[in-house]
Amino acid sequence: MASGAAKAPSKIAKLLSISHDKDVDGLNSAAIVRRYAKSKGLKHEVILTDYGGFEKVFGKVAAYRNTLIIVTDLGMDETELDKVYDGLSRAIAQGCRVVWLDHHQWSDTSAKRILSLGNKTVLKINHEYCAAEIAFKVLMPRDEISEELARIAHDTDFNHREIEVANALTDALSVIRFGALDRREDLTEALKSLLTSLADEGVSGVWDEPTKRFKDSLLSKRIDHYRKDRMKKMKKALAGHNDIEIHERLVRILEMPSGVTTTDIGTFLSNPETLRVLGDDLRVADLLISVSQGGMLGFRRGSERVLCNGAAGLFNGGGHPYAAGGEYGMYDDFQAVCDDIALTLSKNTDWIA
Ligand SMILES: [Mn+2]
Repeated sequence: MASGAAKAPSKIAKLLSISHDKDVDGLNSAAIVRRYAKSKGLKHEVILTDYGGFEKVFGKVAAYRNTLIIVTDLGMDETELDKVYDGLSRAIAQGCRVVWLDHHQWSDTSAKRILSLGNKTVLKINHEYCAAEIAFKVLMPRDEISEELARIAHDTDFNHREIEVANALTDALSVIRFGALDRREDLTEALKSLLTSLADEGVSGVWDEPTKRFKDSLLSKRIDHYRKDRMKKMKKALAGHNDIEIHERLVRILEMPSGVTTTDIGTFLSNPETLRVLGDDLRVADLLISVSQGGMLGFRRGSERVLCNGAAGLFNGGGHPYAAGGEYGMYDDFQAVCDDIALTLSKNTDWIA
């Protein structure tokens, strides 16, 4: 990876950071970008967003002048490409520069279009790292706090779950996000104080290692409550599961409870210990499919005998072999959804490893 790719030209005085609001990788990427802005003496602004929010965000971007725009942990879907391109090209015509750092799957069309923006636009996509690691390597390679933020993001993004504070940050993010969504508050505002503390002081700014608690005791309590509630909901969802044997693979489909992430339920269901404790005598399924109320599908796996991206591809989606997302559409009858999914999976072997 080239270093120093994002050196700010002299007339650039401001940095706009756009990152993913949904996970620790997006948050920590934004924290690293904030550290970078500080190190360059650039005024810093941040917008945290999710897929579906691009039109609004890049519409705003069109008004920026002489700003270094750094986008992290967001893939570029072709359906939103025109709006993103329009916003960024107007910004560039007003003296802005664009640096886009990501690790998702990009189509050639999307990548070429973003690179064609001009004014030395930088686009770095590397699937081997999480976005925070790319931000660390490209922007702040000698910064210890950025290195730590990247390491924590990697632990959550690759679902290793080996670092306690990484799990805690994931849950903190969920608590803050779900709370803000419920109250229809702006997510960037809701996440700003966590982001600022992480950027200014690193993990030790928010987390007390000896007690394994957040320094913000209210946040800690909200997380305790959230974890208990989540366990209850996941047990209930498991009770309503549907198991189907397809191409000699055990496929388990269940309805996603609200306020629980696909990763949470995937981790919960791929742990044999959890299933044993519940006493249901269930074995871990090869393929886990969660169906959200809006008809979105989450794919996770309990063995390497299946490819989540292959399965998601059959439902207008994609992702990685170990985790992917797709779309079913609105539904009323869960059993009918299960039958439908089973039929599609049985007609195709793209998801068999
Ligand atoms: Mn990511």
